[in-house]
Amino acid sequence: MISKSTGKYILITGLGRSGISAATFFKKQGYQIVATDINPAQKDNPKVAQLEALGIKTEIGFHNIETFENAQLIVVSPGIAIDGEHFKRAIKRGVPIRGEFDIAAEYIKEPIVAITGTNGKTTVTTLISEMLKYSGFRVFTGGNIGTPLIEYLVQNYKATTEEFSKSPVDTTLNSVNNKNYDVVVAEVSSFQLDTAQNFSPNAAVLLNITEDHLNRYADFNAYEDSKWSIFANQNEKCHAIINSSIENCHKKIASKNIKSKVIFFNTGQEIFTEQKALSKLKGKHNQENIEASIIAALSAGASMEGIETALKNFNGLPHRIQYVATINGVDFYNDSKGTNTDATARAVEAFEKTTILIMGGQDKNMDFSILREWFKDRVKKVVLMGETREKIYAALHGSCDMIFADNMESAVRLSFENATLGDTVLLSPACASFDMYGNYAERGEDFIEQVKKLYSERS
Ligand code: UMA
Repeated sequence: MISKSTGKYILITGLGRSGISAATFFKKQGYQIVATDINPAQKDNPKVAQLEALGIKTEIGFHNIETFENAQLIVVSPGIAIDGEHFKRAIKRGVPIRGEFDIAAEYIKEPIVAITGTNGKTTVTTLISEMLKYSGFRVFTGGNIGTPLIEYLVQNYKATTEEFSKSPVDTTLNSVNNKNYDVVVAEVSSFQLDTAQNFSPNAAVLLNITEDHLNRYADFNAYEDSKWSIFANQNEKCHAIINSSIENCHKKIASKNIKSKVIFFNTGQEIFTEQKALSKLKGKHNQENIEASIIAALSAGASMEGIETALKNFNGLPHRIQYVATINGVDFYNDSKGTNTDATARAVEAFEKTTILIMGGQDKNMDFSILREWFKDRVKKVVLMGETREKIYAALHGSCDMIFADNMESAVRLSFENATLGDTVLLSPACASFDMYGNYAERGEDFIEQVKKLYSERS
């Protein structure tokens, strides 16, 4: 239990979206808070100034080992690996380290549907949310999708600092639950699972597991284990919705001692064919995503009518195989969210036409040679940009034509010059964006802008 009266503080590490929400929430609940962020530029962040105005002590531009050692709890942001010396020293002292996601999930009383997997999480999280909304449920959607899960508590736990200061007792949270929602749909990353201790979603979906984030994990097995841990605390009443094509899934289910009721999807059986046909989403991977979404939504009580309305109305999300324009018979698609090799393979697979592919960005220790097979007879030319361009060139050498571009503008122009009528130009980088952009969305926006520029010149 987290205590309010020991005089010890909760340390919030990282002041991105999760950290800001967690610090605000705990402060308003009456806890003493210290907040730290390694990035000196955070000194100018108005949200950090707001925390300071609430009376939160901040340590910006450095992490102080003593501050870590003396905390009663460390709330860590998902983007921070907990292998640094300051974390090790705190762990040695017995300081618990948890994520905001885990703490929020503990206090949520409504059923939780959780979605993890390497690719497709956000699409499936959105689809399930929409299916449930069209079935009449009040849905809170959060987690890795963007709204920190702790925002649920901010909206549902009304206790104020004022009330608390009148009665400073050791307690859990001041719980005046307003019941604003019937169900919570949460996108969960492996990073969030790594700092979750008791997370037990009523339904959990595992979409797929392929190489990603290998700069953060010791090896692929460690990443796989992280993903499978979504089922670790489920009981017999919960549902585990698992893609049957995940390697060794039957062995894993046995060895991980999963207690929940397992439902497989993507088994090769023709199910929900009519419903799948209602959707505008491209690609086999999206057929899998839809199947998983329908099963999860049904398990949370959605109606078939609600499911079908959601599928009819869903046009897909930005930066995921998003149609941009057609210039002189060449289609341009933005898949900037394709940040690992499997996502890029699936995006290429989604097109019947020949593809000119724009790839490259920041490395995550990926093995790009697995793309050789996928590109055969599909990809006419690869335009390489970003930090990884030489590495990708070496990995794919001999299997396809490749050229280099220095920036997005030249990548778009070179692609167009190499395309003929009926080809598709696809941006699907298989890499993170941080070498050249703030995030994948900025990279996608740059692509769209360059395509529009070309469009206005050529049309
Ligand atoms: N920082 C430190 N110390 C360090 C390292 C970083 O203080 O040693 C600071 C940084 O300076 C920065 C802050 O930590 O200010 C960033 O924390 P964060 O990266 O956890 O970012 P948040 O804004 O809190 O966003 C996180 C998720 N980010 C990551 O997992 C990297 C968001 O997922 C999520 O939407 C958000 O919480 C709300 O739940 C993004 C993501 O890229 C979309 N996820 C990965 C993915 O989908 O592949 C997992």
